[in-house]
This record gives sequence, C-alpha cells and structure tokens, in this order.
Amino acid sequence: MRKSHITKAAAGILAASMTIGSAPAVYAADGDSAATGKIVYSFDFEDGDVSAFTNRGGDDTTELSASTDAAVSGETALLASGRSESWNGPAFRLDDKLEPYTEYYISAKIKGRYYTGAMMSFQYTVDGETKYQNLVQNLNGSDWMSVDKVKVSFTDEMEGVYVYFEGGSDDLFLDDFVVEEVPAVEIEQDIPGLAQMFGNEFKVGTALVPNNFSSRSTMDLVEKHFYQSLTAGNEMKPDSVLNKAACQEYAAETGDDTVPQISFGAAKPLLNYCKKNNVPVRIHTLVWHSQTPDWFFKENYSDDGEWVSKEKMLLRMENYIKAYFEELVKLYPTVDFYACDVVNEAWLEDGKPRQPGEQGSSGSSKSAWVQVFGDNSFIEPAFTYARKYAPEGCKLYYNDYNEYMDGKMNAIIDMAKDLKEKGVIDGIGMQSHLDARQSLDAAFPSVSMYNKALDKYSELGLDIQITELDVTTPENPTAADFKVQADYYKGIWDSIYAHKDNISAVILWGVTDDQSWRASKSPLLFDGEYKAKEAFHAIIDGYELPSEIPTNPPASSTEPKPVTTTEPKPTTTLPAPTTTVPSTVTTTAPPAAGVSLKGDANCDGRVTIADATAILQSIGNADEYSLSAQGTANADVDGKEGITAADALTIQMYDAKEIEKL
Ligand code: 9MR
Repeated sequence: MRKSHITKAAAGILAASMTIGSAPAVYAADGDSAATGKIVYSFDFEDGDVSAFTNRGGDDTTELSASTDAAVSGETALLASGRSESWNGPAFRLDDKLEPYTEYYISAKIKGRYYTGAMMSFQYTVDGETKYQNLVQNLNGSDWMSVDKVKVSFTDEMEGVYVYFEGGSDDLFLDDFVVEEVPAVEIEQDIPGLAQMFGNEFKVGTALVPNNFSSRSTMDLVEKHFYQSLTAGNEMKPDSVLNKAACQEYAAETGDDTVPQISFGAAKPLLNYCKKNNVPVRIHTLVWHSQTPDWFFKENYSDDGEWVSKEKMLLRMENYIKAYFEELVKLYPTVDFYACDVVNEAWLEDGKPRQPGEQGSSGSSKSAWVQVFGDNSFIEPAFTYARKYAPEGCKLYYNDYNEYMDGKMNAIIDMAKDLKEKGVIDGIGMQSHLDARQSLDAAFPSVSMYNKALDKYSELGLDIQITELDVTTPENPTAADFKVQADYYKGIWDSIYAHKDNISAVILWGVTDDQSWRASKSPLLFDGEYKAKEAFHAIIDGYELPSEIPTNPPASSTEPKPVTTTEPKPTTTLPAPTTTVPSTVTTTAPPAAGVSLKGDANCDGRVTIADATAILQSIGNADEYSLSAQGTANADVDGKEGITAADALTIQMYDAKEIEKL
C-alpha cells in the first residue's frame, strides 16, 4: 500500500500561502507516532450510506454511490462515477459538523478505477471569496493510497469548508474516511505564568498568526503567560490590510486614487479573540518598506504604473492611516488598541535611510517610501497623521531591529528627540531579535551592549516596549546550546527588568519554537511539545509571584510608564557576561520614604546578589555607582555605621540561604 507523499516541507509551502481570511492549519502528522484522538466521524460505507458526502461538480457530472467494485475494509467503498473534470469528486463538509478553532486529523484511502493521480484538497469561503488548497498531492498509482492523519482546522469566519478528493477524470473510490480530534497536550500548570509574574511591571504578551488560534495548547499557553498583549504576526501589516481590487475600483468610480481601501479580514481571528477575551492589542505596523505592495506607490495602484508624486503619496498616507484606525475602532470598539508601530525599520545600521526602490516579489531591503520621498522625510507625517487619527490611549512607537547598534541607535534617538518635541511620538519599540550563538562571549548583542541601548533609549524620556523578543540558538541545538540560550535570556531579561520603570510592555515573537519564523533556531520560551524550556526557568529564577496577580487586562491601566526623568542615567557596566546577575541600574533617586524592601539596594523589587554587587560598587566608586536615596535606605541591612561591605556580605549570605532573614 502506498503512503501519502505529503511532507512537512510541503506543508510549509501551504502555510506560507495563507491569504486573507486565514487558511487552515495543515500539515502531515508524524505518521504513526501521532497520538490518537477521539474519533468523531468514521465511514467504511459497509451500510451503503454515502449521504454524508456531496458530489463536487454537481449531479450533471458526478454521482456518488456505494460500490462493491473495490474496498479496503469489508466489501464496500464510496464510488464517484461520471466525473468529467479532475476537480469533480466526493466532498465532506466540515463547518456544519465540526467545531471551529479545533484541530482534526483526516485519514482516508483513495483509489482510481485505473492508474490515477489523486489529491485531497480543502475549500472555504470568507467574505464571499472562495479559496482552495491542495492538502495532499502526488497520490499516484492504481492501488489504494493512504491519507494519514492530515491536520485541518478552520476559523469561524470561514463558511462552506470542505475537504474533497480530486484527480484524473475516471472513477474514484473512497474508503475508511476518518475524522479524529487532535488530542490536546496539557500545558504545564505547575509553573508560574509570565504575565502573572511580571505583569505588574510591564505587559507581557506575544505575537500570533491565524494557525495558532486552532491549537488549544498554544492558546492555553497564551492564556497563562501572554494574556496582556497580542500582536498579529503578519495580518495587520500593509500587504494584509490594503485591498488592491477595492483601491482600483474606488479610484475608477470616483476618479480619486488617493483614498486607499482596506480590510481587516486576515486579522479577524486575532481581533475577535482579543475582543472576546479582553486582551489589549499592539498594532504592527502602519508604514514599512517591507510587506507593503509596490502598487501602493504607483499611479492608479497599478503594478507597472509610474511612481506617484510625494504630494499624492502624502494624501494616500493620510487617508490610509485615517481609514486604518477608523475601521478598527468601528469594527472593534471595545478592543484596547494600546500601542501602534507607526513606522517600522526605516534606518539602516549605519544610521542612513534605506536605498530607494521596489520591494518586488522577493522582498528586497529597498524602500518605496524613500523612492517617493527621496529620504526619510515620510516619517514625520506618518506620526503626525497617526497622532491625529489614533484612538485615545493608543501610544505611538518607532520600531526597529538591531536597535542596539550605534549608527542605527543614534539615528533613532535623533529622530525620536525631534518627534518628541513635536509631540507625535510616545516611545521606541526595540524588536530584540537576538542571537545567543554558542557561548555568552559570542552572543550578539552582548548583554551589556543591549543594556547600554536600554540606558540610552531610557534617557530619551520616552516609553520603551520590547516588541518582538526572541533569541536564536545555532541550528540543531545541543543541550549546551540551550544552556547558553537560557543564560543569555536571563541576562537580557534581568537587564529589561532593571529598566522596568521605562518599559511598558515585553512581547515575545511567538509562543512555541516550532511555530516561530526562525523555527530551526529554537528561539522561544516553549518547545514544540508546549513545555517550558530552560530559558523560561532561567528568566523567572529569582523572581516571585506578586501578592496581587495582574488581571486581564492589567488593573494598572494601559498607560505607558510615566517617564520620570529626562536626565541621562548612569550608563551601567554589567557584570561579566558569564554571570546572570542583573545590572545595577538605578533610577532617578526617589525620596527615601523609609525602607521599601530591606536589602533591595538597586531598587529592582527583589533581593539578590545584585544588591550586594550594587553596594560594593557604590563603596568602590561612589561617583559612578552611587545608590539612590531609596536604595541607600534599603541597603542598610545591619543597621550599623551606614552602608558598608558588611551589608553586602549579609545580603550575599541571605542570597546563598545561609541566613533566613535580613
Ligand atoms: O514573523 C513574520 C514572518 O512570518 C514574516 O515572514 C516576516 C516577513 O518579513 O515578517 C515577520 O515579522 C517581522 C516583523 O514584522 C518585523 N520585524 C522582523 C520580524 C521577523 O522578520
């Protein structure tokens, strides 16, 4: 018996071809190793009943009947006869029998009367538009061929959802058709939730793509760890939102080609989820060189049109941003759109704008915005329009990667100062796509480089959000690589935590490694089995669940942190990269209203070896490492002779659990 030829690679192509309305999650299960779930439908057709299936192509061509001409189990199979087109054949409707947002395995046996090439395909309709996907291809032969546990799911925006069999134009036989629920893997309940742990300091969230909503286990992880903020991985970017046909139609009808037409169809699974579960949304992203179609910048929205003038592009930009926010608020009036990446990735590492040019189909790093404007002068109007049309409470960010590299960082800082003066920006989004590599010495950026970037952005007096955090390992990571990743994550997280007064959100770029855009380098906190990785445990080590667990959405409101200072903060020197001790960053000295937490010399809300380090550093170099007033009050643990090395020693003993109380 032949096996299905679908492979994971093929499934990747299917996933990548997802379009408006969100496609099903589709990939082959790991064959025999896949756990067996509850069987919800099973047909061997021995009773002669084929009524659960419909004839794709209609009565004029295809007839469905029970036949004893061929069978796998028993003596009967379903026969589709009279077919005239390859796409005619037996179809099984899913959306009137099964649950949306649930994963199912489909298994079946298929055979032509003669040698044939067959496929199992998928059809659905969203907003009146019908889409098709070939789930299993290359079923070639004259014997029975197997479709083994192919995963399918659908969202509640989809209607007319079918799996169907096609290929050749002769008779097709179908037998042993089984629909089974994919067993959900229970997530770990005995670990603290990240949002529970840190959510009082900053929102903790993640980015999701439509597939994720069909995996109960993924969504259980979201509910436990990332319930304070969701970002659409792709579905709120210009190429998902801008509707070319509608743009052209509007232009043809009105003679005005400056009013772009938009649709949030692709983002529906995320937006509906956030509406239902009260989860705040980070909008990503309005103005970007990438994932933005070239036709948006061309006359008549035509692929081969001339570039439009800067004046026309400004009108398009304003109308697009206006429509974007108005439509969101109209469709989702109760959703908290608390942050928006207005401009994404406009500066290069050397601090210069991108090269002008098209994106093309391969997605070049050139910018059509620069093409039309000549330079980065499109940034300011983008923020001005966003400020004009964004709903109240939606804070505006400039977002970038490699944001810790000097040239780019300085360009961002200069730009941000200017936009801040004009009152149109609220913060900086540090994407934070980081690389742990094979050792902490090789990791890039180093923890101290990242920490310095946090220092510098903090000095701006704007809010900071960590918007796309992930940390790659080498390909095919070993246990040692995962250990380096864990230590590095810890260093980065502690550095973030030390700047918590200036940071209002920390967003991971995905939930489980296997679903990441960098899956081969395992960059996230949960593995493909939904289990917390070493990196997760490293991050939470040393922190405690607060007495008041943050609610959903956090009671602390959606405001970014009030930034208390525009004074440059001391640039801190982190401990050697081999330690995971957090930095000794201190905030502008608050009045010492007594001891806030005994031993907490660096005022990071906990007592660790870092407090001992902070004390020793302040004794050794008072100019550079003085403790804040609050830190000084907290540091005097033995109550004798002010702050001395004895206080540091006591804290060290406490940290090493040699003494129980301070
Ligand atoms: O995660 C996104 C991935 O699915 C897309 O293929 C990719 C295409 O550019 O974009 C990814 O998201 C990017 C984000 O929008 C901006 N920062 C970098 C992210 C990773 O490339």
